[in-house]
This record gives sequence, C-alpha cells and structure tokens, in this order.
Amino acid sequence: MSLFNKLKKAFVPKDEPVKFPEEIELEKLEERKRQQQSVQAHVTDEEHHVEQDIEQETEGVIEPPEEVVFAQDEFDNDSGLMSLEEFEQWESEQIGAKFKQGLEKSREQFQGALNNLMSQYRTVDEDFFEALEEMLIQADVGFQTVMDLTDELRDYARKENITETIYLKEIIVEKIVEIYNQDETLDEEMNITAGELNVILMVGVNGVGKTTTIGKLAHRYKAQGKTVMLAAGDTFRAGAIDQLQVWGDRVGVEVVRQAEGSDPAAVMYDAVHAAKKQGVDVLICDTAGRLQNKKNLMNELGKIKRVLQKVIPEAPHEVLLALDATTGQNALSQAKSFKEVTDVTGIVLTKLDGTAKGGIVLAIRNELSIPVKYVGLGEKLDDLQPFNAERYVYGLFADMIEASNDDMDKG
Ligand SMILES: Nc1nc2c(ncn2[C@@H]2O[C@H](COP(=O)(O)OP(=O)(O)O)[C@@H](O)[C@H]2O)c(=O)[nH]1
Ligand SMILES: [Mg+2]
Repeated sequence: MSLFNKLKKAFVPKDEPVKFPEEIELEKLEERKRQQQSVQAHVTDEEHHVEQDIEQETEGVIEPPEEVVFAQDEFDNDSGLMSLEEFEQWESEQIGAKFKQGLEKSREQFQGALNNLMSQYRTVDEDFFEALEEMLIQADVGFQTVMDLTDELRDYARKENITETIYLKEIIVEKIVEIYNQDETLDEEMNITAGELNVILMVGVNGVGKTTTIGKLAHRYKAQGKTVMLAAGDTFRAGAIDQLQVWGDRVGVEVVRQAEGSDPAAVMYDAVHAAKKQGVDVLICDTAGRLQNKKNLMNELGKIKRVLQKVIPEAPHEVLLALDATTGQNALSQAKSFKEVTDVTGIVLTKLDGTAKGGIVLAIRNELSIPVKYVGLGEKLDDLQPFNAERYVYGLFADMIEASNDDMDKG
C-alpha cells in the first residue's frame, strides 16, 4: 500500500462516518469535559486563591476537581460495544485530527510552497532540486537533512525515470518518513514500567512550556489509570510553585512543594520519599530553567539526580527537555547546551501549533540524535500528544493526502 493510502486509512475519518452509540456518548462526554476545562482554564490566580481559602475554611478537606469518569452505565446500552478494532480506528482518527489541527500553520506554509514549486518547475531537473532545497531550509528542516532528502529524491527520480515533478510529491513525504525513522535506536516510547515508581525530570529554559507540559503529562498518565505526583522543583522563579499547584489541582494530583527560594534538591528529597511511601506510579519533577551559567545548572541537576537515586537507583527514568518550536534554530542550540550538562532522554517540542516552521522536528531528530517523545499542539489538556513520523507527516500534508487517490500511485 502506498504511504498516502496508509496514512489516509489510519487518520482520515471515513466519509459520512457511521456513528456508534458509544461514540455519540463519548462525544457528549468529551464536550462536557471541554466545557469543564474551559471553565477551569478561566479560573484566574485570584479566584484560585479564593478557592483555596474556601477549601481551607471547610476543614481543609481539599476535594480534587470533579472529573469526567466514563461511568459504566453510560456505555451499558443494549446496542453492543465498539469493538477493539473500531475503537483503535476511532482513536487513531482523533490523534490524526489533533496533528492536523496543531500543524495547520506549518501545513499551509509547506503545502503552499510545495504546490508553488511544482507549478513553477514542472520538469525534474537540477533547478527544481535546488529550489526544493531552499524551500526546505526555509522551513527549518536543517541543512544536513535537506541534503539527505534531496539526494534520495535525485536517485529515485533517476532510477524510476520520473520526469514530471508532480510525481515526486508523494515520494517527498515518503522520504521524510524514511529519513526520520532511519535511526532505529531512537525510541519514542517513554521508559515507564508498570508497578514501579517512575521518575520524570523536566528540564529546559524559562518559558518553553515545562510546567504546562507537566500538567498535560500528569493528565495523560492519570487517564491511563496511573497515580501521579508532582514535585515543584522550580523554586527560583516567582509564582512557579503556585503555577504547578494550579495544574496539580486541575488534574487532581498531589504537588510536593516547599517555600520559594528553597533548595530544589530538598523538594525532590521530600517528593521521592512521599511518592515511594504512597506507591505512586509516576513522579514528575519541575525544575528551574536557568541556563545563564552552565556550571550551576550542571551542579543543580547533578544534585537533584543524586538525591533521587538514593531512593530509586534507576531514577530519573526520563529526562525530558522541553523546547519551544517557535524559537527555531535557537531551540537547537538550547538542546546542544543541555546535552552538555545532563543526559537528555527525550524532547518535548512545545508550541508546534504556534509556528509555520514545523520542519524543526526533522532538524532536531537528525542533528541531535535525541527522540522527540511528545509534541505540544495547543494549550488544552489533551494537546500534548506522543510523537511519531506518520502522525507528523499526516499533519503536515493532510490536505494532499486526503485529496490523493489510488491513481496517484506511481511505480
Ligand atoms: N500554543 C501553545 N502554548 C503552549 C504550549 N505549551 C506551553 N504553552 C504556553 O507557553 C507558556 C509558558 O509555559 P510554561 O509551562 O509556564 O513554561 P516554563 O517556564 O518552561 O515552565 C504558557 O503560556 C503556556 O500556555 C503548546 O504546546 N502550545
Ligand atoms: Mg515553569
């Protein structure tokens, strides 16, 4: 099956989808959840404090925010349940829709540029390849990756005798996936083991989206039935602890905190002990994003790790570096700096929805050799999505893929 057909099958909702009764129920629940979230999202800090005061007055019984639970009876209607296969298809289409929406800006840019290029250069020649190279570099794809990609295309066109650029369209997408997946040692899966305490350390400079990502991750793990705890390790920046607390309250997970200005390693000490004692599955640790001084940062992260390892020798199981996609090449240089101070196991590329230069994903993968594990596709709780190349190219080329048909297969 051609790549486009495969992606189409995986991600594009079928025309006039037949809705299962459960699906309609799920939509209703999702809608309720969305309404709830948007209400929660509008709770300002001030309101939040008022809420806290009220909670404290009521004997300190802090109830977690009410959650949407898929109550058994909501599904138990006579008409039979969605099969696992149907559910997986439905889920895949939901994920496809998220990537399509989150990559809208990049897609407009990418597809527009590609279409222009193909109408300007109809025959496959060196001028076309040079223009293509320039276009990809403009999209932040990264020099080396662009060269690899166009070399492969030149070979392919020669071998298959392709003379019209239009027939290279699908191959370009295919090669992007191939180049992305070529290093099989880079695993996108999170190193999380069931039945154990797993520690995730979140690092990155200020403002890239660490705290927000922690909230979204906590939500994901909780939805999977795991118990989650957060550690407010950014004790440096004013308001950072409260910001994490707001996320903790919103998602309904405990936040271990100390006063502003205290030693982050001391917070981690408390957190990892509490997490172990309570049998928590996932402890996610926020950190301060100071990078003015590499040596300080190295010392601070080193100390945090030593404290964690006293309780859990394998910790941290993941060190996730958050990078802001809208900062382009700057994100790459941040990543290089962080690689020098600590072992980064994965990247969370945030704010991909905010850039038209989504090619940065390819540059990160190929220039840093660190897997992108999650991408931020918006500000909502479920806008953090596990990353893979197929989802990504679907998001980047959705219109092209949807418009394709079997006749487009060539070779
Ligand atoms: N549009 C968008 N905004 C994001 C995303 N991730 C984070 N943000 C925003 O980025 C800003 C900084 O995030 P924050 O978590 O405080 O960054 P930190 O300083 O690294 O902890 C906040 O306004 C977030 O809402 C994303 O994936 N998409
Ligand atoms: Mg923060």
